[in-house]
Amino acid sequence: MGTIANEKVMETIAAKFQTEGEIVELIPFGNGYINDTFRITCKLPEEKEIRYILQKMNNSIFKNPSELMENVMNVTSFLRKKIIAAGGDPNRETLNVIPTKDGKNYLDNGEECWRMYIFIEGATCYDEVKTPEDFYNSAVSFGNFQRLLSDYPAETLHETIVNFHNTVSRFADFKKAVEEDVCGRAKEVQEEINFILDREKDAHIICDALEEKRIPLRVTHNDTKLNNIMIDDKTGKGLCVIDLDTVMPGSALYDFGDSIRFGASTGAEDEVNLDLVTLDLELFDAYAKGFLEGCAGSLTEEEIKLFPAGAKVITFEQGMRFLTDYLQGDTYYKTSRPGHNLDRSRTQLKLVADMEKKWDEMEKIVEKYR
Ligand code: ADP
Ligand code: GN1
Ligand code: MG
Repeated sequence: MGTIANEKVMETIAAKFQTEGEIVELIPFGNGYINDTFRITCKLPEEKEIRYILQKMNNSIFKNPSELMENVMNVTSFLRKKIIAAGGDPNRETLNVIPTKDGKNYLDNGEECWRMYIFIEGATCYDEVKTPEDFYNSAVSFGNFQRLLSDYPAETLHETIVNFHNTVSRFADFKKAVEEDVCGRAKEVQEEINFILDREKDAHIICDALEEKRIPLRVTHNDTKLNNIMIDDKTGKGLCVIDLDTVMPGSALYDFGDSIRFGASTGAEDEVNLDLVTLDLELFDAYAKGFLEGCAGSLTEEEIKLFPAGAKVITFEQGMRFLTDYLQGDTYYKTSRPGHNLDRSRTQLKLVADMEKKWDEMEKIVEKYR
């Protein structure tokens, strides 16, 4: 077995699932901020191997693992049927849950909840965009994902995190965190706080459009950052959309915006040199083009017109979320250094400022595709 701290415990957990073969390696895997992810390798006869993903679900964030897994099971079996009908490979193009030995879709050992997926071979999650083409390909896949779920019965989905992209309620949470200031950190970040407070009206743009039914409620992924899509190593095309914990009714603008704030930035999400963080218009263009192609005519004129607003609002929201977590003592996102959430928040706010400067160009790009 590979070396990890609580190897014996992990082995016991993995043994509760319907894996094939003998476990020979178990290592921490991926760069997600929410769940604890491991890759398991099992030995099969004739020197063959099979791999799995084992994940400890974050149950302080996702309070109802049973409902969450019901969503995952229903969405993946829905996608599976469509992938098969289109002649695709359902074991690589969607997540596949491996049940426990007693036939459940996740393991609840009283303290923690764990789930297992088939490991998608021959594909990689990128943490940064290397070429506009990669980003375009990810956009086609996220658009495609949205289109495939366009006839999914939205009312049957559980809301795994209530008000997840309700930017107005995120703004209220942020203001409360500033007022409470439980860690005494607000005084060091007054500039960032004021930047956010000055933009309260932006928090309303998507919420109001949804409420006034100017744009439709759809089944959306809600966490479309680049490392939530697996890119096929051979073809370079988007293969499988993963991290389905937040698939819920939402707006297409959430999915568009979240991809832009992460992938169309010239810097990493936690870059400390803000001079390196700007909106790359070429990448914005590539994503808008790919996303629209993937959605294949299913978006309304109004949604497309609001693409720049979607990008800005979700970036603004993410800046608030990171700063809220910083003010509350870094309890939500995984961090790996002091001030990590503050650094992340600053990149988002820098991007918002840059989008404001580049607003006309963003609108012109979108205009080309309407
Ligand atoms: P988090 O919610 O913490 O972001 P994810 O579900 O996105 O968790 O998983 C974290 C990482 O694990 C992904 O970015 C990806 O690299 C890897 N991963 C997750 N599921 C699979 C899978 N089925 N096959 C291969 N890698 C996976
Ligand atoms: C989290 O799970 P992960 O790392 O893909 C977060 C997203 C944020 C993102 C910021 C459930 O995504 O909403 O946009 O971090 N997921 C949840 O990088 O809060
Ligand atoms: Mg993820």
